[in-house]
Amino acid sequence: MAFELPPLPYAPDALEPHYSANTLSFHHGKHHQAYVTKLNELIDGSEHADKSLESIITSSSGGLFNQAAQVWNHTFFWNSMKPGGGGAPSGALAEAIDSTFGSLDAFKEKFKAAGVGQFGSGWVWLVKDGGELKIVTSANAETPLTEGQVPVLTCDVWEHAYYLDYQNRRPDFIQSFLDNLVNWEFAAANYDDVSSAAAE
Ligand code: MN3
Repeated sequence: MAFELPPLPYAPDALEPHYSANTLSFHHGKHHQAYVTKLNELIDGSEHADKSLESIITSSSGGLFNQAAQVWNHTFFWNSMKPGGGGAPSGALAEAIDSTFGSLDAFKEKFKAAGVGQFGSGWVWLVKDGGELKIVTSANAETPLTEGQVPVLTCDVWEHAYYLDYQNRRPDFIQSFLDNLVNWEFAAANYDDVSSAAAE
């Protein structure tokens, strides 16, 4: 069964001025779409044709893994942002961030430094690894899904994610992501899912 490009969870201009409609239309309509198209070409008629996206990601390598993981990573990234985002998390996630990193500001500094320090293309993530919150980075299409970690939040640090709006200023993009775009409700829902699963 062919995969489809998931629609954006907001209008293409809804993240302006922090993330332009121009960037979003290329990033979602061209880059994300291309990963979906290539994934479908690769699985057509293969043993992977009827698998879920997550199943393909955890059972493939090479080109197929790259396309499948990039489809998943981008959908997760769109949901990691929202119009009027930023601010502070609440509830259990807020407590975990404070206890793990010391404060929200300290978390933001570490997340930003990790994203800036990712050489070349990749992603910076907040994940739950066992009982622990961690900031991790991944290169190219790599994803915490294959590491047994549960993604809570991500920021795409491929150049295509920010170049039209921020040119080479990756630190400014990540800062704006944290201050103006991050969807803490989405992150908290991911964190709470994991917490309840771990408690079962
Ligand atoms: Mn991207």
